[in-house]
This record gives sequence, structure tokens and C-alpha cells, in this order.
Amino acid sequence: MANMGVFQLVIEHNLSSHYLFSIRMRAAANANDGGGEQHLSGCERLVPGNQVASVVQNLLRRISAHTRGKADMINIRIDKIKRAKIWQIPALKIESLEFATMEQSHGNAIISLMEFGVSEIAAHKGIELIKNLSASMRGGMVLNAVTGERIDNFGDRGVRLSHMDCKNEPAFLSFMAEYGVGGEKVREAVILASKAAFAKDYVAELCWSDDPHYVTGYVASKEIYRRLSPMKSKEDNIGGRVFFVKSSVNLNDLIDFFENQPVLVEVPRK
Ligand code: PML
Repeated sequence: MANMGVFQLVIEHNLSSHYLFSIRMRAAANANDGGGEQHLSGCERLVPGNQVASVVQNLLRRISAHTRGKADMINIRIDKIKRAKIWQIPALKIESLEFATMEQSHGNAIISLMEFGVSEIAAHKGIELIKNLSASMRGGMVLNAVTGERIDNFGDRGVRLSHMDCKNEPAFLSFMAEYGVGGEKVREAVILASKAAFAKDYVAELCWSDDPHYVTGYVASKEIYRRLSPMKSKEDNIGGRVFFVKSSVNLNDLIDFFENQPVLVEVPRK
């Protein structure tokens, strides 16, 4: 493992309250033997300089404990970001619904997506697209919320959301606890869904995890992060994300916001 003391020193040269550090990590298996790279996990943080070394160490620990395989490629990128460039946006409200079967959860996902403004045909298309993936994607697919047509051309990679975190971790964790949820997976997913929901011409999102031990997924609107369980069967290690957008969307602007605009998600005021 890298010498974190030296690493910390390098970061400390850049310590200033005017900056945060974006840490982006991606891990894959079969990346170096020509056998077809398999995406394992990705993570996004936006933290002060004095937390960079410990966050990187935690991410490396997480990768070594990963349930979907052993990583043979880990890419960690750290960028210094001016605080003045970071937008502060509200977290979505959280709801959790449990169903007896996956079919019932999918049925509720379709009803919820329609409540959020997605057409019935597009909602079905979203479910089918994730169900029929042959491998998990690093990012998500962008669909027209009326026609269900996929409009991004990012293929198997999908569009990734990047440069995001919560503004105040303890406050964010208590906010989640008020809704009866906790854990890194939910924290990351609420941050991602809240960022996506802030995009112009966004309508809704549908997602379930590629973790074979994790069957909860969610649908999200501009206001609600609605967790639904089970969205897939246990041992299934394929999951994915679909973003539904208005027909009027400017795809380049949407992708630029998703990938490049740094955001800190804050707990909504009561
Ligand atoms: C993921 O693993 O990337 C997606 C997690 C989706 C569900 C998180 C939750 O339980 O709310």
C-alpha cells in the first residue's frame, strides 16, 4: 500500500479552506489479461485535504473486501476543486417499501415512475433494460421519459455521475437514521440520486444494485428517493441505473452536469 504519511504531506502542501479534494475510485477485475474487463465498484468523495489519506485508505480496504470479485485494476484520481465552484443541493426525502416478491416491487416501481412523470411504456422499458443486461455497467442509461428510447451513446459504459458527496457527514447520517436507514451503500445512492434529480430536464431514476447479497433498489423523482425491496433475486450480480429525461433535454449539458459539476448534498431544512 502507498506510504500514506508521504501522501498526506503532498496533500497538505495544498491545504486551504478554499479547496476540497475530489477522490474518484474505480476497481475492475480481468482488466489486465484481455479476458473482458468486469466493473467491480466505483466511489466518489469530495473532502477537505486533511481527510484525503484516510478516505483513500478506507476505499482500498473496501475494494479488498468486495463481494463481486478480486480487483486487478484500481484507478484512484484526486483533483483539487475550488469551493466556490461547488454547488450545494438538497437531499431527496427517503421512503422504504417492502414487498413479498420481486414482481410486486417491479409493479410498484412502474406505478411510482408513472407518478413521477414517466410514461408506462418508458417505465417498462427501463425495467427490461436493466433486467436484460449481460454485465453491470459503470454508469447509467439515459432514456426519453415519454418514448422509452435510449438517447445516450455511451454503450456498455453508461453515463457516470461524478464529483459529489454529502456536505456534512454526521448530519447526513442522522438525516438517514431519521428515515430508518444507514450504511455506505444507501449514503452513496442518496447522494447520487439527489445530484441526478437536480439536473435540468431530469424526470426520474430507476436503479438496483449489482451486489449479489443486496436486493434493494430504488426509484427517485425530483423530491423522493423511494427504496423498493426486493428488486432482484439473491445471488444475481447484475444491476444498473436508468435516468429518465424530458424530450427537450440537451444531452451534452446533462452529461456535463452529471460528470463534471461538483456538488455537496445537504440535509434539507425542516
Ligand atoms: C448500488 O449498489 O450502487 C445501488 C444501491 C441501491 C439501493 C441503495 C438503498 O438501499 O437505498
